[in-house]
Amino acid sequence: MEGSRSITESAEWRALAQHHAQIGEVHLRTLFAGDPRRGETMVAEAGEVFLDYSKNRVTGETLRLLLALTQRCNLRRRIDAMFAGEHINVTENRPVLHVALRTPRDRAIIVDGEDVMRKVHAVLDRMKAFAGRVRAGEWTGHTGKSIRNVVNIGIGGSDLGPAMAYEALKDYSDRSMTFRFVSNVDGSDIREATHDLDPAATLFIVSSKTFTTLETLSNAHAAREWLLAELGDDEAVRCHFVAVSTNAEKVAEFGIDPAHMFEFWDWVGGRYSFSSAIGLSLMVAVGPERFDDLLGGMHVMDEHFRTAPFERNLPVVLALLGIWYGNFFGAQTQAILPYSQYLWRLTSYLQQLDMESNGKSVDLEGDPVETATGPVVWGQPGTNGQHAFHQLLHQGTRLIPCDFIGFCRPNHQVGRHQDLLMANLFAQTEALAFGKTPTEVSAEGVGQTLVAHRSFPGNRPTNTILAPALTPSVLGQLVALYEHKIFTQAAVWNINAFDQWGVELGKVLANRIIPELEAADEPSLDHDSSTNALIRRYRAGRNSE
Ligand code: G6Q
Repeated sequence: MEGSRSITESAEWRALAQHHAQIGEVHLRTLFAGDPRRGETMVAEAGEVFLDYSKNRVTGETLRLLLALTQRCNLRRRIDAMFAGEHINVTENRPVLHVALRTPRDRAIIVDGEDVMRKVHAVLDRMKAFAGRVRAGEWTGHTGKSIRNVVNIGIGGSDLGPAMAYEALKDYSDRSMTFRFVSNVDGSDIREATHDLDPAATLFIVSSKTFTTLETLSNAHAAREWLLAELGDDEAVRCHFVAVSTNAEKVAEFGIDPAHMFEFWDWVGGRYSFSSAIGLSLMVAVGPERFDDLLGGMHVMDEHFRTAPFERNLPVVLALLGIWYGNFFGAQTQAILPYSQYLWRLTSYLQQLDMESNGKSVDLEGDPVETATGPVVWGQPGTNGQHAFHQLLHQGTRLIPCDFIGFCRPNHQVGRHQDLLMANLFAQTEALAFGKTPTEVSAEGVGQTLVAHRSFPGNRPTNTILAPALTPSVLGQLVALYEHKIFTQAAVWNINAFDQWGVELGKVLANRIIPELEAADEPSLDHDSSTNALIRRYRAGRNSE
């Protein structure tokens, strides 16, 4: 792919560096004073998502210079290549087509000569029929009891999406059913997820693209043992296990009926997969119609990303602002702060999406990158974070750009809570931007020794993302917004957002260590002295009681 191999040597990049030298320290107070309409003009909208980016350390000129990067890296052409099913995941020689998963039935997307939309909708139809039967109590277990508990077993991309979305949309879920998500190979995860469930009414959805993942298969085997300990008969697996995978052979090997497998394809990356059959547990929880609404919301954002001019394109604007701070101010991290308890797992989800996609240090050609790539993504829901880490956001020495996410209408009628919640969101962005000067602090009668402690420098950048309410469609819009933000940043940096070779080494080394931990006799070890000593200490500690 043509691109921005030498983006940092480009005239566009140099112009930004020069511009940063000129305006980098200009205070948001000055920028707002100089343009009283800034808060009304530095906004953009897509679907139901409204973005206020006025509290960023940018001028109109900054945005013009940042937008020039999209030309430089051929962003338009790269977007078209993704939507057309070109093999843009070059290191795995695959298309990247999660956008097809939420494309309406009547459109065709031809990949390597085949219309993938027929396959996508055939699986969606099967998922809907299945979810409908489970929700209606028509899917019965081995003893004839209706299934009332659903446990998704998966990890990473096969867990975080449905787990996050289930929490986000709990208010829309069938409250008479129980949903659990097991991921960790720490046995306490499966134990806690199952200890109070009735096996006869429990269904396991084993979600694994490869169906070879250590954690998922270990947990699936543990689940089978738990089930059979109660129900006795191997035949029980048939109606208590279904699979979501690309690997029919391995699914059959585990003992799950291939007729109970929901398929997806290698052109769906793990962390981009929750709009595929990986969302099956979520569909059972919220019902097929709401799952369709979620897909509809994603499609709205996909179309916005594909067609909106870049200066009004939400994913592009967010991406460029991230590049401005990460590459020109040296910001290392990005905080995501949803003011919604339902979104308590959103940051973990986005952490994987962003850090596994853009945590790369070589470009598409395999050459070392010459500038920082993806940020450390972190955060927690407000207002909890305010009583914990916001101190550092306000008065610490680091620059941390923050995305605040809020909703106009709550899903509840509890007291004054919604206005209190949103007042805090608005107050945080105001305080971070404008701070409080020593003069203002002194004017309040604060003693001289405390003035420095009680002053706030301000000039800390934030985006505010507002939507009418946390509906399935809005959740879909938000997820797709961040997916495409990450895509845009990868395009500018000329890196592959869709592979994850960095997770392999640890897996290989763990497979070497497993027999050393399990060996009955003291194994001979030839790791480094630290790893050798730790393994010996662990073995000794485990065996002493
Ligand atoms: C995501 C990653 C990773 C993957 C898990 C689970 O992009 O590739 O998080 O989703 O390792 O893999 P399986 O679905 O194959 O079990």
